[in-house]
Amino acid sequence: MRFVNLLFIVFVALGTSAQGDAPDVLLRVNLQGRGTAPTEAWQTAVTVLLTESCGGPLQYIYELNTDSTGRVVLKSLPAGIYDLRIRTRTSLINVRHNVLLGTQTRELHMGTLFEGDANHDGVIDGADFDVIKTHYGTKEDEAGYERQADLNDDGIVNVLDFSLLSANFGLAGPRETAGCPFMLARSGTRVGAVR
Ligand SMILES: [Ca+2]
Ligand SMILES: [Ca+2]
Repeated sequence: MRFVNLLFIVFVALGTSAQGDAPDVLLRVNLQGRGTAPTEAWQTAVTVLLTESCGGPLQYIYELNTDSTGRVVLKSLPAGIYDLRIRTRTSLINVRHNVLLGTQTRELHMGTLFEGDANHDGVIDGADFDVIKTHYGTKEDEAGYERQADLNDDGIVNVLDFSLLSANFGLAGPRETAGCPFMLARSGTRVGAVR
């Protein structure tokens, strides 16, 4: 199913996307700062973006929640070859290029999502540090709390979030998960390009 002039469809669902007869596509990620799966702490919001392969235009966006093992399920996905991207609210993007989806049930591991990109600019650096510093010590439902500063999504901005940022400081995305060399780089030395 592909509509002329309609470049993307937004599926909004909790846990799974729209129902249909197409084979399921199961995506699995590893999450940081949330203990060992399976655990409720691994149930978190992720965004999945599918573009045409080789850097083509955006086709679909899914807003989903992972289950307690870090898995999401895409349903009713038209068959095609896609570039597949996934991120949490505060992680770098992981990407796999040229993936055939929608023809059979598949499970793809999308790797570890590296936390710390609080401002969504593709790099974990001092600007993200400032976001956490500004909201440090705040709790969910209290004045001053900011979800973008709560890297492990546990309802409080504290040393655990700073630890995640520190561990990943300088990393840049998107990060290749298979098929291509890693585009992992330290800040200021990013290699490759988003395709
Ligand atoms: Ca950033
Ligand atoms: Ca936290």
